[in-house]
Amino acid sequence: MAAKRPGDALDRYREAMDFLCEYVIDQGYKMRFAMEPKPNEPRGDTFLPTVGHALAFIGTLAHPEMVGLNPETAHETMAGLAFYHAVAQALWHKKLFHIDLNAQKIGRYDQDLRFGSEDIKDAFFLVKLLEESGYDGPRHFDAHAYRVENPEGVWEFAAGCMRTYLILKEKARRFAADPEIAAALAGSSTPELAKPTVGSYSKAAATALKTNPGDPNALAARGYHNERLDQLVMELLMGVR
Ligand SMILES: [Mn+2]
Repeated sequence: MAAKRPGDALDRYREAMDFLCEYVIDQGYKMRFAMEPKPNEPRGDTFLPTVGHALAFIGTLAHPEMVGLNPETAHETMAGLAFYHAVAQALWHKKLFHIDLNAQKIGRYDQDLRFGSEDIKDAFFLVKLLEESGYDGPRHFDAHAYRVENPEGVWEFAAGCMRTYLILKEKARRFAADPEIAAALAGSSTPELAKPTVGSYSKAAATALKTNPGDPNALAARGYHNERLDQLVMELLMGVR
């Protein structure tokens, strides 16, 4: 931190990415770049540590359409962030070029554990998101078997990553087909969230909001019953529905 001015470092980073993109264009290659953010290791502090940082950086490049993301479960989780939200925002920006799937405990070193082995609910929503979003890119398992495994154990680890993904994909299908979950979803914030609330700005719309801000007591009394919905998800994952 004493030696490097962060703005200069980001300038050099951008210079490098712009140079590489121009080289690819000049060579006529059909390729794009996917950045993989990571909050620490092999240094205590790194630039572009999370998906959000990288998305903001990409927007400043000369060829932002050529640069996207390769988010990794472990890396966002190391930062204490929700990988699900990071991937969802990358998709929202149309920047999910690849994905590195594994498992991780918050606050630990980069563990790269077998997919789904630490975070079954997060892993479920991630798989559901990928399967329902139309994402057609590769699903990498950037994970490592326990160091004590022999070759057979490594193959069991690899099969476990894929098997867990496919089980969660099937659970996502059941989530969509379950009538009780559908009823809980209908009573939650889901339908409202899918629609605009205030619409585009106009002076008249702002005045209408100020004069009729809504009844907070009615909103508080309504409830969203998200506890019920979440419990149904847990029961689905625990295999009792
Ligand atoms: Mn990775």
